[in-house]
Amino acid sequence: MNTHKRPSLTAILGGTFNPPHQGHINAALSAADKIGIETVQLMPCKLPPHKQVSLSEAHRVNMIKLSCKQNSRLSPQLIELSLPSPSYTVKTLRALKQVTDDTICFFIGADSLYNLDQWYEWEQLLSYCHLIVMRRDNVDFTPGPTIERWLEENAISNPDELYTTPSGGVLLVDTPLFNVSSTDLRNILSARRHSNEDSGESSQILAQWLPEGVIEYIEANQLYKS
Ligand code: DND
Repeated sequence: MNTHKRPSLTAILGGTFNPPHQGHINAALSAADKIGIETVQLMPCKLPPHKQVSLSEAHRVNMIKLSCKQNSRLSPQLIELSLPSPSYTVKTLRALKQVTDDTICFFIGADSLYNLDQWYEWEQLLSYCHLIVMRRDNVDFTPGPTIERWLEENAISNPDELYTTPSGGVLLVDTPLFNVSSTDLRNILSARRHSNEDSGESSQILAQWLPEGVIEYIEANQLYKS
């Protein structure tokens, strides 16, 4: 009898999620499909190491919970809330490895890949996970020379390798382009409040990109006013 068990893969998309949107969700689910994973955990950071965030952790977490409620393939991963700030991913991955034997596939967008050498102890990341990189633009992945060299050593092309090695690979996945960012959406929300009128176009964009519960939450809590 073959007792060899295929390892379980856990997919995690870390983010500031200010706010979470369908670009995050659709890209992550598309990448998950391509590597044979059903569910994706959305992991809001407590305090991001790389940017100022105007919105409280509590609001960002509530929006993540609402996004997950509306899609059975998503669940919240709240470990960073219990870890010290700022939320360095390498430290989070170490903490996760204390509580799971699963192989971790950490999802990032291509823009995060391009800045990866600025991350805390970035060269240790692959000791704990595989990185799954999602498309952010219409051109080929074009990182700078440091990341390019690192990719030459670590990129994998066959998703099966995610199941045969516990960590160490970087898979560039050809996900569809979802042309939206949290910054765009914050700008639209803020402009809408300033002009005090509800242009049909901005409502349409918000409805297209924000999960329904998230729009309601933003309205109810008067977020992104300034
Ligand atoms: P962001 O602030 O970029 O999150 O943070 C992403 C993750 O990187 C978080 O877990 C951070 O803690 C971690 N990080 C960042 C910097 C330094 C360090 C760690 C460190 O350890 O030193 P966003 O909410 O803006 O976006 C979440 C993810 O989704 C990003 O990887 C982004 O590239 C991606 N994304 C999209 N992917 C495809 N299509 C779209 C996307 N919009 C955002 N439209």
